[in-house]
Amino acid sequence: MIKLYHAPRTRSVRILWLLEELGLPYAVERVEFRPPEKHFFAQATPLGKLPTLEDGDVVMCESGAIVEYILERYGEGRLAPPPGSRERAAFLQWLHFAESTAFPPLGIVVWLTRYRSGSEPDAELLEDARSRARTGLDVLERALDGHDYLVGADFTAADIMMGFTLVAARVLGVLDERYPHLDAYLERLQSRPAFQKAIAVA
Ligand SMILES: N[C@@H](CCC(=O)N[C@@H](CS)C(=O)NCC(=O)O)C(=O)O
Repeated sequence: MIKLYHAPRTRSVRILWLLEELGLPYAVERVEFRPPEKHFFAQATPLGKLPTLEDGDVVMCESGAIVEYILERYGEGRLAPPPGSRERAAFLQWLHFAESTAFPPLGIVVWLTRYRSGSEPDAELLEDARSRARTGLDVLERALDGHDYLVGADFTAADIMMGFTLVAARVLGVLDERYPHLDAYLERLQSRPAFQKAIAVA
């Protein structure tokens, strides 16, 4: 059975959310998040990161890759357009945009405000990271104008990847009233029963 190392409010929520959407059996190994003050890979999981997934002898710790693996192995065509299709290209683009483009400046905000101890964050650096994070949100805001989801008319796993990024953006004060389409989109995602179940795993 799939085993997921999980701590609330970390990227492991993405994987719980996906497992719930697909109705797959899984076991949760709950770990306490350790703020990586000096070094990353500080988590009490086999690969030092959250999420970490074990499935037989497969061990992974990159949320986008884990999402693709679970869909390929257990998805039975759900939550993703068919490989090679035009929609698949958009799906892959958004799935990776969520972690590789939209998240990094948010990660700098987290690092400056939550992980570094002992000194006040540099205000200029912090504002620069926030402003760079907004450039990613601007792209998304335009993409969601007139659309309920990122790819076609249906919810896909790309929305799961992006949903976590947007929750983080909101918590960090970057996603605000400047983004009405993103606001409505996030509401839509957060009202899904599978999302609710994922965040209830405390
Ligand atoms: N790109 C990776 C990032 C994983 C990551 O950095 N996870 C955070 C928690 S959300 C973590 O474990 N940070 C603490 C550490 O590196 O010790 C992913 O999408 O899974």
